[in-house]
Amino acid sequence: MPAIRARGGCRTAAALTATVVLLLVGCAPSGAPENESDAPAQPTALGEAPGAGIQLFQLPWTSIAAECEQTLGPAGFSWLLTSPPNEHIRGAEWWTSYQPVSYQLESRLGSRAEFAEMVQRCGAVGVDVIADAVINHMTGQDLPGTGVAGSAHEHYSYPGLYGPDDFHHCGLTGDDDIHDYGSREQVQTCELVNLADLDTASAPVRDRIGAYLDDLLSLGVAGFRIDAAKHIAADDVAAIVAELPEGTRILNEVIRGAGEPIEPEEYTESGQVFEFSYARDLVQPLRSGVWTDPELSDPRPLHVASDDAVVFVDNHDTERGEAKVTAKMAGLYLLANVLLLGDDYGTPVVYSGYTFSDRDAGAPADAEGRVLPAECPPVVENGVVPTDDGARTCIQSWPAIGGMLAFREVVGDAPRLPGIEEGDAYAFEREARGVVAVNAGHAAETVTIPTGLPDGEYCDVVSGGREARTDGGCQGAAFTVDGGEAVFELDGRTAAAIHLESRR
Ligand code: AAO
Repeated sequence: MPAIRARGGCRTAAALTATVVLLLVGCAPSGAPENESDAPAQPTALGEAPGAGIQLFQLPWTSIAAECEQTLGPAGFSWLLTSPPNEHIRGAEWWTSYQPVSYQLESRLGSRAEFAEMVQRCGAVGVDVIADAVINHMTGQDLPGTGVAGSAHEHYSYPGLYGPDDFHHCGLTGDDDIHDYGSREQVQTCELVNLADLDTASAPVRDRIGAYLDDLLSLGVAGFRIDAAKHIAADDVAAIVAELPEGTRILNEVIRGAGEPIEPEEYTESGQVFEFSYARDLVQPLRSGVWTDPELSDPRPLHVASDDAVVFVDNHDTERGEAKVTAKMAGLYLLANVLLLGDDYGTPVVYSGYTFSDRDAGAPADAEGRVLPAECPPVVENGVVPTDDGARTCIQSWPAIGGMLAFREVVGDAPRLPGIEEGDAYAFEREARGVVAVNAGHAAETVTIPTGLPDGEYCDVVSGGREARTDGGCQGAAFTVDGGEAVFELDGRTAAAIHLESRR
């Protein structure tokens, strides 16, 4: 548990950022009456923060339903992202889910009835379901086979659904695969890792995709992650989305690639996009201990506008690839998630998967290949992740996650102010509503931040969770804001957050 306490008095601002904070929050400069900062600051935030989501990677529908009732609803998540729900190729690897065979809702994660029940039960506790929609392609199999629900398939033949004319045959590369992400034509008409690429400009193909999405909507899903959206022309995505009911949520997966011609900005017409720049920027200081504020403009450079962005620490691809901070580094991962949820940019999505040592390994399954149900305990100590292969990471059960979701509800859309760096530690304020502090180093560090929060004693929501404040005191750490200034004394690799309503 981090040791945190506050010292009285505003410190002299040595850095420009500190000066700006002092001016913005009205911390009394030297010589000004001390009691000015005793008056509660008037919170400026009126709007709500975008509701946070969670990606439950390869978790069966029955388990998700239970997870909604036990943890996700009470913690304050407003939506979740499933793995693809439709029939796919057979096999033990997780990525079989990304090779559709038919649009029947039968998969290794559960049946149609189980999916429908999950949507209802999650909805009943205020958690919307977003389904991962694999609509860019079908399988990458060169040999005929049958899917998990028994449907026959060949590379370009899916009886009753698609035939050879429904696919692109790009003719631009020797094997019709994408070799150059610098070529828009290759990326959008050739095959991504040999996956038969649907011709999404064709009316019959669009109709079949639309029917699949409508079927999911009829079961109550709130929207879709569009898998591999970069590989579908933005106009085609827009045309498919235009046929869906107004208000259907769309989250486009368009990885921002340096120097690539296809940019996430093209896809904001049809919905939000996952902003990969955010994840890359977020973890740099955690690894280096060198903190600078992100550009606090909207849009941030190399980012889509905040309203268009879905932001994350990692996802199922990046934890197996480019992500530098994942659940394998549990301490830093906690800090990364606190920063993600404490920020004023984008719609955050927390990631919950399972431990693996083999990149391809699927979640534990029964003899028929069905993924085994898995339950997370309601509470797991912050930063603790199991190390045995196949065990669920369960970070949604960390008190810090529920605590930071409560923080978001209280700070609403209050802007993030320039932060203060002190050694490996860093803190920033959500104007007059809350403060977040992290220490990325191994040694204890103290960071002092002037704050517009009223003086008083506060309960830390990272160690204390959503219900950090108890009748008699605090569940976790507590500290005092005094003279308009808080001092966070943080142990190595710990974080803290306080907000207006965690005041005792
Ligand atoms: C499997 C086998 C293959 C086999 C295939 C067919 O692994 O060997 O050929 O079956 O039988 C998942 C798995 C794949 C699996 C596939 C199908 O990851 O291993 O293939 O299911 O079962 C691109 C796409 C992006 C895609 C990503 C994986 O643009 O959409 O590749 N993600 C989604 C899913 C993913 C899924 C699929 C799509 C397919 O999330 O789980 O695949 O449905 C650059 C480009 C990116 C590109 C990456 C690929 O990224 O910009 O667009 O993503 O390269 O390597 C830096 C750079 C950035 C670069 C990044 C790479 O950050 O700045 O530009 O590094 O990490």
